[in-house]
Amino acid sequence: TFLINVLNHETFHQGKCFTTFIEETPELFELHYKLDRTTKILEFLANKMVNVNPGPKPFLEDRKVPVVDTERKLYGTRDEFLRLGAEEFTQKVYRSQKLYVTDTTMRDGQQSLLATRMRTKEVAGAARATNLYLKDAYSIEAWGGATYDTEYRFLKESPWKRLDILRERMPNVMIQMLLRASNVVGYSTYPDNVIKKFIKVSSDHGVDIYRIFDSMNWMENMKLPVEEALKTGKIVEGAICYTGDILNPKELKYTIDYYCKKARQLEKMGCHVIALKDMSSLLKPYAAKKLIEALKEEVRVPIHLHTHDTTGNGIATYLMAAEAGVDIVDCAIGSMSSLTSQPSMNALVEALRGTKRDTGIDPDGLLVLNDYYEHERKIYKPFESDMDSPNPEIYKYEIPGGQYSNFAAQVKEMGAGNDFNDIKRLYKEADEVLGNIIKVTPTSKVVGDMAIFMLKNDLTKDNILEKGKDLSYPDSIVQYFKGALGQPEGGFPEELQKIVLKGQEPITVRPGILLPDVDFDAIGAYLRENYYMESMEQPEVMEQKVLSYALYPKVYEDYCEHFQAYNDVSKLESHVYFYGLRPGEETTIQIEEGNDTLIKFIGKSEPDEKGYRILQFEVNGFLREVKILDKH
Ligand code: 3PY
Ligand code: ZN
Repeated sequence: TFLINVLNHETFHQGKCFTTFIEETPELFELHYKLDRTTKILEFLANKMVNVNPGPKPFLEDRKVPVVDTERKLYGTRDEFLRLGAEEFTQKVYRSQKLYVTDTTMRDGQQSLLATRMRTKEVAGAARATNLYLKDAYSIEAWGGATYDTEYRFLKESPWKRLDILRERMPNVMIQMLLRASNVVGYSTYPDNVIKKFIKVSSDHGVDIYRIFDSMNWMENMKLPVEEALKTGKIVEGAICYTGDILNPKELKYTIDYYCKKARQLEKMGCHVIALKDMSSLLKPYAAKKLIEALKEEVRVPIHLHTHDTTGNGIATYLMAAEAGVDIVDCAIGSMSSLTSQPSMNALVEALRGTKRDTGIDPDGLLVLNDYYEHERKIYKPFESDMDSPNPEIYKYEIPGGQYSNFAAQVKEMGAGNDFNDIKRLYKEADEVLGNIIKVTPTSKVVGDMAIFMLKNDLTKDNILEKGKDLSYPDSIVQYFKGALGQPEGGFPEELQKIVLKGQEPITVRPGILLPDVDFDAIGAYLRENYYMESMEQPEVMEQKVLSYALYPKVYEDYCEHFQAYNDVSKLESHVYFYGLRPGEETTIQIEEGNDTLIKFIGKSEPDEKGYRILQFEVNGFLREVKILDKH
């Protein structure tokens, strides 16, 4: 088509085609650029349909985005926050009778249920309706946690772009993010200047609430991120991870006093809200009542409760917590709730309707969101775990929901002779030998890695000191014992620490102190040289790219390479992105801003003698062919 445009060009017809022709005719260059981008998208689709997902595509429809009147003036919780400021706003929540709710669907809901695979298309589709129907909710948890990494790694899209889109479409509700303290949105400790820059830039792009947790509830690791988040003027939630069972008389470490002490320390640090983070669904209803009552006595800021419904006790836990005066709870929209996700918001809103803790949320609005997500969830079926009823083993093994399904897959991969029941039992033993620690990202991975290591090496909690003496341990376990993640409550088990470290000295200071600052200018220069894009000329885009590289160098470079090869695949509808097109199926994509391109898949040839197939598409009615190696 490029050539045809040249041939049809007036200058060419006049016989004046000389070497400077293209330079003097920039519109052809533009056309070439556009064609090039279309080719890249077609090549992405061809590869997806031949090499990634060659099977028959399930029948899936385009999104049915709820229609919302965007002209309508709204006054939501964010407007109230912008009027009052963080301190006064959260104190208003503290004094309020109604139970505030947070919608986690866009972050923890999809992270726990769909392996964090939900694309920006889907969350953006829900955004305007969320802004309207949840305008009186406390917040929308929509960013951070595992979403940052997975957007680049698996979805090949930018989390920063997602944040900008959500901010634009949800002006009246607060966007909340989950920050893993000094692990930011990653799995290890980052230098202080990375933490500071990340908080500043994410705040500039619209995060209103920071929920900050440390995987060992180690206050030393919390200070810097809490201070930095406070500087932004946004709302800061200091989170305490819950583990064990306060009702168990044998529980000596994670007691009510333990949680109260942590809450006091976080309040003193200046946190506007204390979050109680029950990531493994261990907080039983009557334990919740007792603990919330104690925390309400202890601090004068709102308590925000987070649980998962993995055990099936989620709503009961929230109702008991509501009775005890909890201020805010985390829920997911009905069709994205329960099991490893949060309890259903639709269920909770109805349960409290007409009571003194009424949430004030319109149940009909929730139904609109419920229908939207129900429809979209179908696309993500392959990413769901096979847990289809509440899990009765959680209390026994304390394995967080997300990790549970990963384990099942890992054990399967390890082949015959390995039993899932062994690994569950060993998870418990691994936790014991590591010192009975909190299991949340990234410490849950340390315990998981230890369990697998014990299985492979035939170790138990009784023989590890003897039989495991001369073994070399996986890096995550070495790093843990070195103190690279921080200090666990009650210290490290010293004998095993010596065995694992083999003469290396552990640290006891905050690990971030020992890390040199990252050189952002050097990263910027490197990215410019290797992955130049026009958008790098905008300083606010450049700082995002530099941060992404600083956090995840390999994942981010892979993303850049994917972008160079296939262009912006986030523009494809999700069912097309994941499964390609059926013969005869059409899809519309905005390769150019404001300009629809219609792509229709015609069919594919059999592989030639070298294994290449030809795929035929129609692009805006013109035939295009893509040749691709069938790797099967
Ligand atoms: C995360 O860190 O992503 C979590 O959701 C921890 O519970
Ligand atoms: Zn969670």
